[in-house]
Amino acid sequence: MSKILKRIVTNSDLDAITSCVLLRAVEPIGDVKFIDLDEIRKGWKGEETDIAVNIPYVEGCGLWFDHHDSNVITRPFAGRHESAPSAARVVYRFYAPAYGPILDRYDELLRETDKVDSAAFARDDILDPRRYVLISHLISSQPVMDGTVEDNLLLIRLLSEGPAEHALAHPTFARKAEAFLANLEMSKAAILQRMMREGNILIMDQRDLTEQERDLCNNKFLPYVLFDGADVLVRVKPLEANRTIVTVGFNIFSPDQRLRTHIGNFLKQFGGGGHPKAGGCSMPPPAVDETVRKIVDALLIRTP
Ligand SMILES: [Mn+2]
Repeated sequence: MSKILKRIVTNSDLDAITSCVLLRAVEPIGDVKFIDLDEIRKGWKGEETDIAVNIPYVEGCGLWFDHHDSNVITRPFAGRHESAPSAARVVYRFYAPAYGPILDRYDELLRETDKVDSAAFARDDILDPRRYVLISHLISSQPVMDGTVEDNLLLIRLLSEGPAEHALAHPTFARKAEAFLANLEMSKAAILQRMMREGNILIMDQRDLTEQERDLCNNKFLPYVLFDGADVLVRVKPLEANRTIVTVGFNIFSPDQRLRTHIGNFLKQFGGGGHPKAGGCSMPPPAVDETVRKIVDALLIRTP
């Protein structure tokens, strides 16, 4: 009897890789296609043997697994979509009734993927990422463009075989980890040097930075663990000659009651928007200083 091989269609992050590990354990998987959101938006069509994971529903695919609220569809489909910390968790729940014992050996990988994909980090995960958190940083989001599709396939194999240490011991990932951690140390130094602070507000003004400094200062969570007691991070990023972006984010480690206002709604007065805890707006360069002043005044908590 010949088995018809299935193809996984997914994006490229730890959630996608872990979903592949689980699916490979329970389905006859041949190929993996790493797809760009843009390609899906342009109407890319799947086939009956395709399993789409961690991406919006793909027309024509045989199975679909996802956990993003924004991707909910009302028409019937095979597979599963539900609220979950990761798409891999959705895959697990779908197959566990029939394949529980086979999938349970990936319990740690799955729990760590939940943590990474829902950004449920501890401070040490930010300051000194190790094991699965470290691995999550070594996956390119653009593997086709970066020529790292083979690395992704290798990582799927390594994480199928053993724990994080097994993958990190492979020369390909040992090298990537070393480079990432060296860069992280440079990021810490650059952020400590360039950050401005007013009470509980951090301001990262990237207008006068070199491109290399900007990259180093772009780290999403480091500022919150490097600056004790900071609740809010305001970033000023030049976009084009006549447009500057100002983003505002609430510290993932701060207690909610330290948030003075709904950030997305507050930013509407500047033509921006966003979520309760994060948002952004853009403006011509001359308007930046006054806007940042208003943002700081609205979110500042003066400590006695
Ligand atoms: Mn995901």
